[in-house]
Amino acid sequence: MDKDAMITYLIGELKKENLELHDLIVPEELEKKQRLLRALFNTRKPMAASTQFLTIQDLYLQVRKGERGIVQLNTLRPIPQDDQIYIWKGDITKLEVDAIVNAANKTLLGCMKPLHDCVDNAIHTYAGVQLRQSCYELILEQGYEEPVGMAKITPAYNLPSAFVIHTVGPKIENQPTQIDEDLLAKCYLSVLALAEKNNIESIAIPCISTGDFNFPKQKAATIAIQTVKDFIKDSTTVKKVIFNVFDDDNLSIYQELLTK
Ligand code: AR6
Repeated sequence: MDKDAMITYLIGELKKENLELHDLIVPEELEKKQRLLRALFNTRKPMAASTQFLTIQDLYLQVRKGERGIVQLNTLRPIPQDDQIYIWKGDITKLEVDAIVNAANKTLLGCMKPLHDCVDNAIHTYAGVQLRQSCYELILEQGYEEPVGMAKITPAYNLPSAFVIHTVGPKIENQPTQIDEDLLAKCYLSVLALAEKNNIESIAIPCISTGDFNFPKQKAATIAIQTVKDFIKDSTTVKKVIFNVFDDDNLSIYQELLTK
């Protein structure tokens, strides 16, 4: 089965399981079809999928992984000042490390806005539908939505990393209060504590809360760096932390704070 056939099959199955998609017109062009498939993955409710669906989805996502490229940790260099700390600009879903961190929302089900440009959307898209199902089961078991500042771990399914650690950052309306700052520090701390508990050595963390949740970037970076540095100096497990930036603003902020 080639990529086009896999996409066509997956779209067909997603249409079948949702009556509202019955009249959806599938474009001919491969690129457009691929975007439609991503949008359908994004909006699919948590539920089990057939073995055949998962087999073909996994094959498709492995093909996509190859096309998009994998970034291995041994190709990155730590900052000169600290051999446990890295700054890397790029898409976290390409990183092959023990764990990547997701900046989630309180449902923990992933971003359901089709093709949205947040890290949650990218992680759920390239992990596969199993990730939403796993998160759903964790929330069912917990019995309430995920509080800000806590963390949960799941497998990473089709991503190059082994695990995803999900945390919900504080959402800022105007300026962050002391409570917001403490909650952001708590996110990093909960993530690192859970990483340690799971024997994770290398972990990539995006700039939690600095996108849709509107936390000022400079302050967020200061909190992130302080919390990570304090934690790893006493940790015998977590050995490498990658500050994963995605835009030039955060890149210069982290470079300034960590290397100058
Ligand atoms: N890889 C690495 N970083 C990324 C990527 C990526 N692929 N995409 C975006 N970023 P955001 P938040 C950066 O909005 O502020 C979601 O809809 C982005 O540039 O992803 O915590 C959730 O479901 C920014 O620096 O997360 C929540 O509703 C950082 O990731 C809400 O957004 C965080 O931006 C959470 O908002």
